[in-house]
Amino acid sequence: MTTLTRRIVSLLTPRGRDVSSNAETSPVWSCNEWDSLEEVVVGVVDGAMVPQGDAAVDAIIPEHAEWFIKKYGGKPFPEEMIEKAGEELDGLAKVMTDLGITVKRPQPFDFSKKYTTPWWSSRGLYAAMPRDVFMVFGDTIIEAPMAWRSRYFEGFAFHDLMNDYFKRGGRWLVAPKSTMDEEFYDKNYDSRVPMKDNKKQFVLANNEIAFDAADFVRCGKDVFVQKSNVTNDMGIEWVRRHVDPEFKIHEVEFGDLHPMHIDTTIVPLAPGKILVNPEWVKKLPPIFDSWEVLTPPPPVISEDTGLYFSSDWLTLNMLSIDEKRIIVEEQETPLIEALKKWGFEPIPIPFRNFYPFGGSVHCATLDVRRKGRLESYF
Ligand code: DAV
Repeated sequence: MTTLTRRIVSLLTPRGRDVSSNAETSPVWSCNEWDSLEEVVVGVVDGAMVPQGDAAVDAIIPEHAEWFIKKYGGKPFPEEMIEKAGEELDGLAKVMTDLGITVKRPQPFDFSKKYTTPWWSSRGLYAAMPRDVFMVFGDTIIEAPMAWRSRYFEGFAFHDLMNDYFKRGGRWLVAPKSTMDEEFYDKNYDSRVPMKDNKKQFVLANNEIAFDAADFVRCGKDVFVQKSNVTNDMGIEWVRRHVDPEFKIHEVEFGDLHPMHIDTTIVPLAPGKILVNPEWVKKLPPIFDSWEVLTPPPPVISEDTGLYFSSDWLTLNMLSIDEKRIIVEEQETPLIEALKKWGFEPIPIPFRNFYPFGGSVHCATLDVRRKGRLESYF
């Protein structure tokens, strides 16, 4: 074989790396949503800012929340909201520490500082939702490019942690940032007309790579992703090219007309068991035919819960400690009862005051280490 053909052959060979050999040794290892949790990052709300309406923010703000953005956009979240949510995050961290799980928190970061790129200026958002920015595929942490201008530098609030994981042998892959200039957003998108010719419309053009990590959900070798107002075709293709063939990326679409993040739509809880949002999921793709589909009761929405950046379904945004134990918001009693009936062991915690920041327990966390191997469940 000549040198030239040998080089071509090696290019054609898949990365030739046995990811699973790092399951025991890497500080980063997580392949699904339910293996026994060993290490987790919990977000913080310190210094959280309300985003200024840009096109991608406006695309998902519920009508009833427009007043909040008008009043506080570009300003800090009210101090009292930060205090109460911060206490709940600390409570979540303590519950997991008490369960023997290693809990890490992001470093302090000034989100109020105005920054200017060659195309626009913005202030930051927060470090409350590590789930949105990072995802773990086996021994690799992937950092998402994001799609909101206010989130352009958000990853840096976690870089002390990421550098430490890297030093200890973890792999860290950062997706290319887009310009987020005017062309990045589709000027013709109208959030009041989310369907055209039977096709779902999204605010992002597809001229640069965009995704949030929370649009992906992992079931071992099979990973599911939805296109959304923060994730476009190029973003999905970028992830696919970097994780294939160890992981197979399946694109799915459900009934949420203003999608952003898949973790209130389909929630895998254990091998062969998936919770689905009954409002948006009428039918799962055939790959789930052998899985048991669990349909939750409606969410508990109290009058004083400000859902400014999300739907009513934060209810489903739970974190599995293992195949049985699930951390869930304590006021969601119908869901808690349903989980018990299905054989799970819910761990209720107060988390209502975090909802107005746009997520619940799943959003607020990033599972960096879980036990287990990379397996196929289909
Ligand atoms: O239901 O609006 C919110 C999830 C945020 N990470 C929803 C999705």
